[in-house]
Amino acid sequence: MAPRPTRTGATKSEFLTWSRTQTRPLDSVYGAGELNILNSYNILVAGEQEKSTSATVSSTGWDFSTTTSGSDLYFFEVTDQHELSAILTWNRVITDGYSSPSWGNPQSSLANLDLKLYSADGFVLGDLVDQSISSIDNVEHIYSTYLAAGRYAFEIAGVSGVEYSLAWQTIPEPTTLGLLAALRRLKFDRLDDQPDVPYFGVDLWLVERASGSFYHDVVMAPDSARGFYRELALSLRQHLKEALRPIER
Ligand SMILES: [Ca+2]
Ligand SMILES: [Ca+2]
Repeated sequence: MAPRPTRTGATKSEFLTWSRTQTRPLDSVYGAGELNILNSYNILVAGEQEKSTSATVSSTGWDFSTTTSGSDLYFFEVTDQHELSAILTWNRVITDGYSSPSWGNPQSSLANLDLKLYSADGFVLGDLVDQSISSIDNVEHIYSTYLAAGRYAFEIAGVSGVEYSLAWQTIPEPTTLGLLAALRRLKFDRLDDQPDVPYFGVDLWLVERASGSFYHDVVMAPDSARGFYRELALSLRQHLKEALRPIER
């Protein structure tokens, strides 16, 4: 049975402390994150796409294949800033420890595959951007909330002859898009300071947007905000929660 990397579409934004490292592909508490069926559906319908050193794959898709002794490469492009999630999975192999016709003493072995992400120029690999190189798991995971526009390639490294599944997804950077949509809806660039700001005994926010030479800021008290200001506070908490930290006194 093909290993199924459906977790590629899992989202992490619900878990502020979600983390991975190059040698620990999944979060030790939250795993790959929260399963997002729509993301998984989008990956599935993007279709199976074969590795190639002369053709690109689309920026979302999957493949079931077998590692070779040569290059197992998937070149793709993103046109602007994207979130990226890619998962490589393969099976532990169980074999019969007795000679036929009896069966028993099962032997287990696990190949060590790695997943690497490179920048690319044409079909030539450039710099290593990120990698997932656990030595003990049968999963490797690369996840980034910020992948700049450009050309990239996944490389599957390790031993040859191993059946694997790779799934990958790039989605327009959701934090930026969601926050920008909210700021536009609230007409933030023409919004005055919150009129009834209590200047004593509450937390104040100075919210500033700058773009080129344009610059606008708004002073607000999120806990007593109403109307537009309440929506602004909710949008910032939703889309920019990584930036909000209590100040230690
Ligand atoms: Ca295939
Ligand atoms: Ca590995």
